[in-house]
Amino acid sequence: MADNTNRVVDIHTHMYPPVYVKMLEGRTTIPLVRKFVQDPEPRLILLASELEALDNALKDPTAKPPGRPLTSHYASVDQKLHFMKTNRIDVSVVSLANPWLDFLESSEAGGIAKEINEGFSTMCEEHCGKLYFFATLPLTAPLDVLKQSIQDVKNLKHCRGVILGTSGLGKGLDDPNLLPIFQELADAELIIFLHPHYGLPNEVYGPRAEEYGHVLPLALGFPMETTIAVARMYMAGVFDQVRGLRMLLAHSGGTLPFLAGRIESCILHDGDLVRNGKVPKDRRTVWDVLKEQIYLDAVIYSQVGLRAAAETSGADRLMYGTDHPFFPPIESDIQGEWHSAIFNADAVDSTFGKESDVARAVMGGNAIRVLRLDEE
Ligand code: 5CU
Repeated sequence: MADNTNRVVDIHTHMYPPVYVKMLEGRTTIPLVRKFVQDPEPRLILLASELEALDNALKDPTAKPPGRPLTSHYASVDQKLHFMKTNRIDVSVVSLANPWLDFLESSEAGGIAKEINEGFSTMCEEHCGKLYFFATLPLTAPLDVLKQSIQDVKNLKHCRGVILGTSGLGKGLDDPNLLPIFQELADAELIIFLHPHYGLPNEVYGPRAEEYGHVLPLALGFPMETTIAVARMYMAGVFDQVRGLRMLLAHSGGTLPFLAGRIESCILHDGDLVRNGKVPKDRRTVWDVLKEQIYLDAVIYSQVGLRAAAETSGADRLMYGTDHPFFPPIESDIQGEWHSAIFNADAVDSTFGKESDVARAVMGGNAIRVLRLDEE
């Protein structure tokens, strides 16, 4: 068996396989891939916050096109492997990036999910031991198709969980209709990698939002979306009803490590909840759930963030990630080292001590243990 002590595992790393890119190229509303007269390179436009700029760029050929260049890093497995090599990553657990299959018609979602999951499975088989994946669920499909897809991915050798957005079946993750799905995922021992996409309503960024690029939606909207989704699940009792449910939260749990205490205080001081018996003395607190059912990625880029994450869920539940192919270097070669990846790895070292046992665990050991990456 390989010596796992120094292996670096990236658990937050995305791809849009060619079949998905083709789908986006055929679309006229976001998410889409489009070429503009003002820039011949295709651009990937994903976020609601990019809508106004999209409209402007289509009307006015001098306006700056929105989105991000669709580089080869998004769809090519060779490029993923090259990125891993140049950024000192031994193993990647790849997932489809947002917004997954959320926009598909009910009748097509099941077939496309199957194609994408089987494509990832073949890719991992071809790079056995180096690549694993989180599968994608056809959430807009009929319930029986959705359930069948869980059974299908459970049997794929390199699948270690599923990536999930916050919309669920359309009503969020506290929707009681999702409980059987969560139970099936728990029974199949498939961890949920919870990842944001929708952020916050555009209005909160104010009338000058366009001047601020993607900073506010990505740095604040994404983490708040995750925070709200998990807080809703907690309030609805989902974690108690599905005790086997395990979730890995993107971006170190949004703001949950910082806000868990405040959530607790608000629960304890909510007269209606307390008087209606909804705050029993023996309940599991938010802190308990975060320690028992939640794992956090280490994609937070700071010592303060990593310390908060480690104190909240435990350093043994924290796992390194890069968010590749997002956040490419702006002024250096995208075939070289990526500042976003190295900066995050350096943050782990400086927080926990370079080459310490804890740093090694965060960089790879925890992922190998939790996601069973040493099992054939
Ligand atoms: O740059 C972006 O828009 C994104 C995104 O959409 N998803 C993600 O995971 N990271 C960055």
